[in-house]
Amino acid sequence: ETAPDAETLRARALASLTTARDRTTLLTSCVEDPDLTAQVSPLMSPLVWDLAHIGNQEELWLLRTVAGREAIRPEIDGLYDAFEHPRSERPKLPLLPPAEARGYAAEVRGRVLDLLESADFHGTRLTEAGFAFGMIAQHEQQHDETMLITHQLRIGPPALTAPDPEPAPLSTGPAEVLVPGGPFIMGTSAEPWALDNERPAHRREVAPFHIDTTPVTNAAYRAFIDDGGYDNERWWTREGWAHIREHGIHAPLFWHRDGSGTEGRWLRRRFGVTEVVPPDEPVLHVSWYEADAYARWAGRRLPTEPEWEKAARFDPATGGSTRYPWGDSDPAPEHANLGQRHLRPAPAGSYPQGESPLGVRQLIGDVWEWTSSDFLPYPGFRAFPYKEYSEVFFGPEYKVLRGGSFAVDAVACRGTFRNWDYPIRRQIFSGFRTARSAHPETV
Ligand code: AVJ
Ligand code: FE
Repeated sequence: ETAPDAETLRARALASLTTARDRTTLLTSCVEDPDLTAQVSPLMSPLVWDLAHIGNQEELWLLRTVAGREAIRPEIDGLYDAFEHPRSERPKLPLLPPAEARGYAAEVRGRVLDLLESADFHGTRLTEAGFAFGMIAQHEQQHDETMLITHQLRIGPPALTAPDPEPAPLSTGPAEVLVPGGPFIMGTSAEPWALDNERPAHRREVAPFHIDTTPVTNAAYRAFIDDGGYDNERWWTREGWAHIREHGIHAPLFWHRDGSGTEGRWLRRRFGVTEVVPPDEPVLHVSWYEADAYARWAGRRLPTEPEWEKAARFDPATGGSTRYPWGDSDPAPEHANLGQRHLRPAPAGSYPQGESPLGVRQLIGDVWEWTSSDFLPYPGFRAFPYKEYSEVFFGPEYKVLRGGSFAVDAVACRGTFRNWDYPIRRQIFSGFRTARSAHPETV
């Protein structure tokens, strides 16, 4: 394989930045200004904070660090530093009002597009293969997912619409497949825009295990609820049980019963519309504690992070690892439900063209998948370009999620991509699939 030339890299950077900005513009113009400055939930920033923060990070990395320019508005840096002010406090800060935030982000972008015209894509690690442009496009898309979460939390009439996933014949294959034991290559040293926590590529031993061929559905999760899963301490970790008791949690976030009592249908609120919970869709908005309890109730467990990645990338024909379950080609609409094209996951068993060689579907897109693993560095990890992207989060407080959701853009999703969050979190677009260790006789 030959490395892409400068014009290809320039076009790729431009397309990724433009796609991200189109989405940001939609997410911040589909509601009136008061909804941009409002605090929808203490878990979230006002949308207008995300907007100016996107511009500020772009200015910091591309204009100031790569191009060595002076700050446009140095006095605002502190306001948009995610570590200086927790999300719950951001509505009270003297933030740029919506028109100014838009103007600032647009001014930065205009200068970045000028810079891109003459950028060269080698030299430092930051400019190599256009990494800094790719990092900033990924950063904006990550905030676009965050802003979509804010829209989902907002009470009020729908502001966003999108077509449902195209109906497709669903998988009729087995419910689980065996992933062979042995080493595989985890992480990457080759993917040019991979972030620091995905690096470097290294060998991992994995014992043989079985993994679900689709994410766990709402119908399957309903069976856990109907069996009294939320009332039976034996399925829960100590922390998980304490958490659901203290907060009165008895179903996924956004679910409620039709009418009073415990007999009605389950309904859910989704981007301002209430609908019957669709049985064949992957379950969404569950915490790590809920995913873990369901798996234990089902006689199974969550996959570890290496197991998840082996299921997603290992090609038994070559023994190597691919970029995606379907191979090395960039995600296309037939492979996966990505990019906010749809505002819901597709039914479990969709996307035959996204299937892995071992027959596992929907590893990429639809719902983020909780793994059992803590967020830890790979052997040989080096923080780049800043410790606050990954390194400060390593440790047992965070669990890893893999595979991306319908809300993630392709630029920020691949077989090696790692996300993380607290085990109590469920406003994120989180679901899961289950696994079990193989018995020796089935290997
Ligand atoms: C990787 C999704 C956990 O949103 O907190 C955005 C991504 N980092 N700005 C987050 C991120 C800095 C991050 N996650
Ligand atoms: Fe950020």
